[in-house]
Amino acid sequence: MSDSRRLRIAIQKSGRLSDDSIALLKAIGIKLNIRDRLLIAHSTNENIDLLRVRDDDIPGLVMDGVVDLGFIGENELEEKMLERQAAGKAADFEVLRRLDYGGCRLSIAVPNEFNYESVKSLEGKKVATTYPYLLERFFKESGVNAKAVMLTGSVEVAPRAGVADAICDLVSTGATLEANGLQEEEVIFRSKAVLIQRADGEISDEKQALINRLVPRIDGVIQAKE
Ligand code: PRT
Ligand code: ZN
Repeated sequence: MSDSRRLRIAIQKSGRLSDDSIALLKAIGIKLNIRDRLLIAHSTNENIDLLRVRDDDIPGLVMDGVVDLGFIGENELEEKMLERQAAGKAADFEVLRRLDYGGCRLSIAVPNEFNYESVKSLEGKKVATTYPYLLERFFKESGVNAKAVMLTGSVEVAPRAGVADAICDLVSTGATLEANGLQEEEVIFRSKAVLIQRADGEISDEKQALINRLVPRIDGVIQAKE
């Protein structure tokens, strides 16, 4: 078993948030010994262990109290929160800080030849996405009867493949949409990376003191970059 006195932080193992999250931890003075293949990395100067996992798992690990902190995109966090609420599971967490990386938007895009006028143009349509709960919430709020079709990858090719009429996917530069003949029409969620903490009241005073020492350093690093 791992040492329960050590603060556990979940970060994405390999992906768009990994490098920035590790750089931030290093910038606030945490020395890390990361070996590529390993799930766990230990800090050599603080009572901290990193759990390196897929980003999809991070909200649940925090909400279930398996880890104390997590670095995660708000898009993934909000989606998993809605999914857990729908399943009647606890979905508590606290956002400690909104960070200065991982910026993107979740948008609905349609093929260039689609005659899009407003949200109502989606009535009766199928929209492929990896974020069905965020998309269904948008449909509900917009009063549109449309269907979210879940795809975990290659969302941008769904219309061409005849799987859906439109897509709802993350966008940063817009190059992927353009390369696939898609036009961005509705931004349904704006996201950045955030640092979250478990909110089940189970954190020891020692760990909380460590967190309280780390968070102002994060503010310092972000401010220094502005
Ligand atoms: O393996 P694992 O499950 O951990 O990784 P993943 O493949 O699910 O996630 P990853 O690493 O792609 O993204 C992690 C997080 O980075 C996302 O949840 C967002 O919070 C954030 N992020 C920021 C992005 C983007 N920008 C982004 N552009 N995530 C994905 N994209 C993809 C998008 O899905 C599309 O395929 O990039 C493409 C669009 O980019 P542009 O620049 O062409 O518009
Ligand atoms: Zn993922």
